[in-house]
Amino acid sequence: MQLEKYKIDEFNHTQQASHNRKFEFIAEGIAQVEDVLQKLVNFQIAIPSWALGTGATRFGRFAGGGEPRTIEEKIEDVGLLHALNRSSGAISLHIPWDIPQDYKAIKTLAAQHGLTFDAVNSNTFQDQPGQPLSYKFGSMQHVDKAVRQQAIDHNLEVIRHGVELGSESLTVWLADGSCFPGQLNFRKAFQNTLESLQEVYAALPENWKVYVEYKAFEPNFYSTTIGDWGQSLLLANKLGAQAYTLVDLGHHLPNANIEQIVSLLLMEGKLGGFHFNDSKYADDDLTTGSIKPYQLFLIFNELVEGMDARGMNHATDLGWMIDQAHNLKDPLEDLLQSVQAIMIAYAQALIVDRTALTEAQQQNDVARAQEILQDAFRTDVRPLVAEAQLRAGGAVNALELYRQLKVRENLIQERGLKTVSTGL
Ligand code: PSV
Ligand code: MN
Repeated sequence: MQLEKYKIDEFNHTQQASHNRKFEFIAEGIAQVEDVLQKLVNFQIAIPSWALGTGATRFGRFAGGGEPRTIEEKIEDVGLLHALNRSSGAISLHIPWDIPQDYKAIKTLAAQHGLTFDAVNSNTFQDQPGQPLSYKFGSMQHVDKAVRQQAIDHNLEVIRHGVELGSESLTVWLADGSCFPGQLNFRKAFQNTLESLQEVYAALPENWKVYVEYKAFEPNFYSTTIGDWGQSLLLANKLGAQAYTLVDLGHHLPNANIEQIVSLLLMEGKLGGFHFNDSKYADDDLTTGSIKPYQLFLIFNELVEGMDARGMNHATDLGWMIDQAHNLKDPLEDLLQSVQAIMIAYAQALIVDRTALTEAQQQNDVARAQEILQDAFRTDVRPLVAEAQLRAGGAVNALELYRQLKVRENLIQERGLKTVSTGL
């Protein structure tokens, strides 16, 4: 489906007067509003190729229709999102769920939609048809060197795909671990993982980063070899300057203080990227900001503070990605909501009065510090985000326009009701 620019303009025209009123009201109270707007315009969140279809739980999958059947259709879907919000200008591929064939054609298609290729992701947590050795007992940690080698070779292949597409980072998430006490020698599992990762690291192009993603549990339920940020950081430090930790918001034990983790990883120069989602219990993969928006804001507050302290570019110096499953909602609507939640949290973090907060902290003025943070969090910054997206050529309300234009109905007509997308 092609989304003509005039349709966005027409829609914006109908909303302009009401938007202007709201924007002018909030803009008045914000110092350096132009700077904030420019940061919002620059900020882009990568969309995972594996989350454009309906997700499943292990109890069933209820497909919604019109799902992208090919990598080209996935790029078109992300292109639609980006045309609407101008904040999702990148796609992150998972190999082998999405194996690019004709690199040139795919790159051209992506460029037509204004998209770049974000991190490429390897998959050694599933066995693929025809694969000689099984990952049932792990991949990079495996007791058998041949299995480890297979996992290493797969990662090298993923890097090759990424190089062709212009990606500049590899995300490695391993399901490796154990389900029962005694199953694993923890030290050997860690050492095998390190040595395997070292071989992958050695093959990284100079301008590339590798993100080591951690996860507390699932699919293994007794131990996970890269189970928390400590283990990930240990590996990243041992690997070298191109290795970083990746924080997936759903990968922590309940009540973990993710904002503190983020702050310290940034301080160490070892925070590489993010996978956004939200959760009530564990790795629920729900819409970002749908359950704990205050936590999302607090994380962004640390990101902005920590990145500024190191002189980092918010838009380009970390990898920003969504990693979600969409079991109930139309995946594209869910992704629009998620991107918006991220933009809102980022905008709120940008308007925190940092000078006042530092002063309050220095004076141990706890109540004042809380007021300063909550003042930003309770500000309705939606008109700010909308203004940035408008200026970038997007819609003043992407979700509303998506519905008005009947995008899903159009996709169902084009692709059919019973299409199935690769991915989760
Ligand atoms: C694992 O739960 C994870 O967060 C990793 O990032 C995977 O690559 C992704 O989800 C898809 O399964
Ligand atoms: Mn993830």
